[in-house]
Amino acid sequence: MSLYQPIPEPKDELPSPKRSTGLLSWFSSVDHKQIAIMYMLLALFFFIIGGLEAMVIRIQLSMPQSGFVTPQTYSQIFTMHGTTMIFLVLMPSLIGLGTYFVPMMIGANEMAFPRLNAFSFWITCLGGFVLYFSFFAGNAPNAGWFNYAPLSEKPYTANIGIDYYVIGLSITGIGSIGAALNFITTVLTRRAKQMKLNMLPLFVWMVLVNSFLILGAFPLLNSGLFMLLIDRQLDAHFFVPSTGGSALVWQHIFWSFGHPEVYILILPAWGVISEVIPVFSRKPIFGYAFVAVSSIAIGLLSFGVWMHHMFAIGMSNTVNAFFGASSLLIGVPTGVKVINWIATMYKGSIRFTVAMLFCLLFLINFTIGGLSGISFALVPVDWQLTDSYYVVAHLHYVFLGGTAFAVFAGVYYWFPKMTGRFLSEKLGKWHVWLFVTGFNMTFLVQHLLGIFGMPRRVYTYMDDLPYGFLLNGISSAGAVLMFIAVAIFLWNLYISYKKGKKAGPDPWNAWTLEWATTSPPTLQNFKELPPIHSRRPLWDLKHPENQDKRLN
Ligand code: HEM
Ligand SMILES: [Cu+2]
Repeated sequence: MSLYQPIPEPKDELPSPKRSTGLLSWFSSVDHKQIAIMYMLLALFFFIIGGLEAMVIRIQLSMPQSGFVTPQTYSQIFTMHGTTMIFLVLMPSLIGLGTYFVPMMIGANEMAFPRLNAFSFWITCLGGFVLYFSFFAGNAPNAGWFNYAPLSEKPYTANIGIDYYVIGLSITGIGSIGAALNFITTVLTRRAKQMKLNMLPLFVWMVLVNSFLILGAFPLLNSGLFMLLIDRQLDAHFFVPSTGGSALVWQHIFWSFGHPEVYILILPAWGVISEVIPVFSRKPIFGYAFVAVSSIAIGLLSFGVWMHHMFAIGMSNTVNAFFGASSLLIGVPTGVKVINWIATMYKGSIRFTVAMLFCLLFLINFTIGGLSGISFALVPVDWQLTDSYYVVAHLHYVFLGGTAFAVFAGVYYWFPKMTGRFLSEKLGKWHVWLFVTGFNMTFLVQHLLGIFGMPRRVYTYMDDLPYGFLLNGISSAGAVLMFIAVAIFLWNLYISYKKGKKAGPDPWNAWTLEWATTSPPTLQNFKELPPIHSRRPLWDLKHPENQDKRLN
């Protein structure tokens, strides 16, 4: 009797591109792996653009009263930077990792809806290009990634940029909703027969919870965007106070999307961390059930805290207290998760690969970002620090030091599976150390700048800011280090793809199903699956004498 079992779907059901080689095979592809790689390349492309925009911002801010760019240009660059990094870098890179690995980790050949998958990708692409087309149409969006009304309304910003923001973002939003529906259906209907929900790899769990968050949050954003479009194009006045509308309604709609969005950007990152740390600590994750179930709680709570972005608008103390407390509450399960990861490493035999280094540095940066986040949940502290550089420091610790580090970890971990070759660990070490040094130089000092009174979203500052020149100089120098680190990363991707060390099917000795097939996988992913009785099917296969406890 063979240990292996047939895969769940019949092979001929797989939709495959009409041509299997050349550029056309990519454009016409409905294969989840090709689409995933295109998502990752899209994210990489915009990471370069968003990074160049960050450099412009940091050059402008490196000196007080600098005139490197005009205030008008600054507003556009800084708006496009934030919007790009969130919607065109982090979202597609996380959805890309999910599109590649969710089907493989559950032993499936494809996503549930392969054509919807292609649609979601191409429409995300289209949204990105609509946003950037604004530069050619005369004016890029310039009211910040949060696009606050009434600043974004016709009487205050008549230029076309805001309309591109509205249309571009609603299009990418439709792509994200399509991806979320597809993930939910895939996980619920395409799992290998023996894989029960409590055996899902944690990355799959997080993507699943995340997809429900997307279904809750993105329709809110799109509703707000359409209301704004109606205001601007049809002279309605949802958000125009002078004609009876309310600007605060925009803030409510935006942040009731915007706060869950920050969890949408961190949950899959937690998923990546929860896959990589155990493999390189050679120990199963500590507290699987807590890591999985607490994400549901965090996801639900994330819809109940949005007004912590609005403490400064003059709400009653009761409302402030409620939103302060609910924000603090989320910190608890999040903090326990950090303890889960540390406990997983405790007494493990750790391999300090680049992927693992990115995870360790994630833990440190993310904890710093979490702590500054907690300080904002304290209403009086928020009143002092809101709209200062302290916020810019906080959000970059979470987004860049958190999510982006996890994406890097995921890329180093899964590159061998996707391409059949390792990324160079030597170049990778340069990447990780230069990047983390530059990152902390850039953003750690911004906490101080904020406390000393440097405002956020403002194109320059006076030369009487305490230590303004010094601290901004350090911050800009750090940005240069990150720039070099990213250049090394790009070179690493290129050179390793061409002639990196060859990787076998399971080069890291990992346990989840994506490692049970060739690297790179064939179109069908698997010919056959190993038996699945626990969360670590490949461990059980390699250690028949010491198998994990059976869960089915
Ligand atoms: C994935 C990574 C990143 C994300 C998600 C991100 C996100 C954002 C967002 C949302 C803003 C708007 C802040 C606000 O509301 O005040 C912003 C501003 C800014 N970002 Fe980034 N960013 C990323 C990477 C970077 C990098 C690599 C740098 C390098 C220096 C950088 C430097 C800046 C600067 C200087 C500002 C301007 C802040 C201001 O003038 O108020 N960012 N970023
Ligand atoms: Cu929030």
